Amino acid sequence: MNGTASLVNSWNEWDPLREIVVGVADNACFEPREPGHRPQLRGKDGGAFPTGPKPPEMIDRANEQLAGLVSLLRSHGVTVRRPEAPRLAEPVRTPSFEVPHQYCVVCPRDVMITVGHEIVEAPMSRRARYFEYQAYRKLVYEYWNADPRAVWTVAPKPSMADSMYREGFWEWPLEKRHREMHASEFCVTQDEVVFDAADISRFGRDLLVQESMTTNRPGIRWLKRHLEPRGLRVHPVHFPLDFFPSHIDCTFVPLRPGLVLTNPDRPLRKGEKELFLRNDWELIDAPRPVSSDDEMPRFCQSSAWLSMNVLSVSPEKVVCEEAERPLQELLDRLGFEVLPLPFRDVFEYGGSLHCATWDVNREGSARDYFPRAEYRTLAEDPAAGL
Ligand code: ABU
Repeated sequence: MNGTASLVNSWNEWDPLREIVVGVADNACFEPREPGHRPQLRGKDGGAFPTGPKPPEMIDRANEQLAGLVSLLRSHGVTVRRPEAPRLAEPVRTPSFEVPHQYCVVCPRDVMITVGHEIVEAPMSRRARYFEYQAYRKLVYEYWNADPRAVWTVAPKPSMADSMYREGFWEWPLEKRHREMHASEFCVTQDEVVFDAADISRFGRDLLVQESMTTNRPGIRWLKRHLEPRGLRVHPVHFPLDFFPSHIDCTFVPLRPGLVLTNPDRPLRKGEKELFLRNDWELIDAPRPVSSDDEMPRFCQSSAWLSMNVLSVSPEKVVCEEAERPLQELLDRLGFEVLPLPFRDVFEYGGSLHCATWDVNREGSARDYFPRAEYRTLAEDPAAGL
């Protein structure tokens, strides 16, 4: 690192990528059933969702595809770092909850986010992921020690006690579910600060934060109070037709200045598009994924819209799952160089190419891509879209 460059520097989702962390599948377990999550087998056969460690051959298959991503990124000049997976198969007990085992460390995107020169560890929303940050601490210390400008923030950990969750959420009848979803009420209550980092999308000085099953209003308020004094603008966003929203990166995916890939099944709440229209951004619907939800891998808990979970290597170059030909063709027509990569064996670990990564360094600085934004801080407007 020279005297002026920062090792921790990433302001958006598309600037030229220099350094990134890619998750590992070692020691992964099936995600346990808990108040914030009800894993279910895919397909028509049904059956109980397994518990405990994943079979080694399954882990090997995912690791092989993760290694493919590492090689591809390195071949494009990107420095890639990996976390070390701790033991995950033992029960976890805190003063407020117990869980039979942890999940995995494949998706750093859900836990870790770089906002400019700052690394933020998210509080998280699920018990089996409470301690996931620990897998990244060695790397965080290395970045923090090597870069005197780097700021490291750990958001407040919620209790994840029974009281943090809405009893009965998973059994709500459809009518109640629709009513509550439009009020953005999901499985976590509004009593504690809760957010996953993957509900945030970075656009330079502006950040979008999705209110979801994994991010509540106190979580967004915490982000506003933390980031607004640093000159950043935090915009809560909602996708009311997504009845089980979790993580924004299969819903609203910026690809370069002025262009966002949108999910045709999950339109923005009325009024929230204005920010983009007023600033001449183009919102382009992604084509339908090649698989239906039923055709997704048996243990995968994400939607088929993982198709949109692409990783930008630069504003001109995008890594895309190899089977998603319709999306690749769209990206090609939009002028991108598409790098197709097999990644389907990673899906059951919580996501695809964007989820499985945490960018620490991209070229570029804090730019304003929304000069015509009408923004009021939380201090000026305590409701501020919440
Ligand atoms: N972790 C990303 C999952 C998002 C989705 O299922 O749409």
